Amino acid sequence: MSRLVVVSNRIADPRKTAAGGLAVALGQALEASGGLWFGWSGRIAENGAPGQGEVNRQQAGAVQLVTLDLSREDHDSYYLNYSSGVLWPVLHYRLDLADFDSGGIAGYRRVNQLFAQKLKALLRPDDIIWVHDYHLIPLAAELRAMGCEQRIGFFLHVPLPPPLMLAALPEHDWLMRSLFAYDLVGFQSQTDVTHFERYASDELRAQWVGQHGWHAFGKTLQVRAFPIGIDVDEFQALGEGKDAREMFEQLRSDYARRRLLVGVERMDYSKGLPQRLKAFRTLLQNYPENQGSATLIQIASPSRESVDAYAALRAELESLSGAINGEHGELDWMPLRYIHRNVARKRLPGLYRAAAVALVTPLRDGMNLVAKEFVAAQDPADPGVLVLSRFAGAAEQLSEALQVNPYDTARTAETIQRALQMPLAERQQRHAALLQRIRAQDVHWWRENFLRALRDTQEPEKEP
Ligand code: ADQ
Repeated sequence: MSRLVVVSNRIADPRKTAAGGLAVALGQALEASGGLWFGWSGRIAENGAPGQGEVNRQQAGAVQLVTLDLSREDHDSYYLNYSSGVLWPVLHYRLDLADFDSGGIAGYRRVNQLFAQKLKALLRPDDIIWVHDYHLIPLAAELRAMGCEQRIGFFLHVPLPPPLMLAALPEHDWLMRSLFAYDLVGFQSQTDVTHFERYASDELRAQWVGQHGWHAFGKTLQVRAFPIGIDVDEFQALGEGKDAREMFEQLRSDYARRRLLVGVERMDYSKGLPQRLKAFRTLLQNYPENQGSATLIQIASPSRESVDAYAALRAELESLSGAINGEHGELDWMPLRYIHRNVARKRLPGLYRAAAVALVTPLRDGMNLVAKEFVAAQDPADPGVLVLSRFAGAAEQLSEALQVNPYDTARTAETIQRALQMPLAERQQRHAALLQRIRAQDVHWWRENFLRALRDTQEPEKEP
């Protein structure tokens, strides 16, 4: 069996609970092949020179974790300015928030070159390489330029917008062309695949060759959707743990005579938080029976706070939540518990299970794993209801959720009301269908499908 090499911006020790399902799933595949996981250490070498860095090695069971510290200049241009300040907003359809003048592109290329150079020194000829996410789009092109002929796959965790929106990126041609250095490119949803195909044919003049294949620049690339899942068993086992049970019991007793709604995310403008709070306010206004009862616990953990758009979002949410509690709060009840902190992963299943309704209403999301975790955490005999944005990648799979357009405040409020009033039999039916699907298409299914497709690609072709 070939050794698996995973490359991502950040890496996690797969043996730690806090690492989450993706790290566990990748960890298992890495473990089985004595693999290597390569990425940024999360540390900044304040005195480091741009384009340079030393690798750190650590052994986690059979898996080698190899990380690289980044110089301050590389970190700021590659990670803050370009990945977070340009690519993230454009890929989430937010051209208005992209800072095209930040000059981060040079650092983005430099760090991808640095990754390629350090990684190449560690590679074996029959390794199979799996690169993750938008930070590392040109990595395969850099590796190929250095002579690497291994099979290389790429998975984009975030959405791919339509061609004309991508075309707003000054370097879109270079970036999208560089995908052709991979053997396989995976997206979260069929919508993303369609956007890629339209871009490839209209902008790159690539030819469709059947069987998921696109031919351009002397190379055939396989392109398919691989919707990511969660590790349902791992998450349910977490729900059996002491921390999750205590969380559940505490909330159940605190809210015995009230209805609990929950939202959990990183604080990010893609997640539709202001729109959600407005819909919740409309719920309280339009359906007064919820006054004194419906309580939303909204967790929005700190994320990328040094990027301007995130600081503005934080201020907006603080002001909105103050307004909602001011307008609707009573001496013995506050409608909104807004928490700008992290919740320990081991408590999350208890929080989800105590909720009658989950609000997962991003404006755009590659997939959204919170939606799947919420379903996994429910008691099948008395399950909560998932209200899901049609703009999350997860909406393609989770058709039994109550789907909403988060920009439509009144209808979203109406759908939340429907969720709060849904009869038990309908809740059970919808939950059973959702649970079956997230179980069938879990994170192991996702990983195996991707790696099988990557192994099944043609032998890497030599550059003409
Ligand atoms: P994210 O944007 O981070 O991921 P998501 O998939 O919802 O979004 O969450 C990832 C994980 O973080 C989940 O396991 C969730 O429980 C956890 N998490 C989120 N907020 C938390 C909080 N406040 N406290 C504790 N845990 C929290 C990106 C893409 C998604 C895609 C994933 C995986 O943006 O669209 O689903 O990658 O591909």
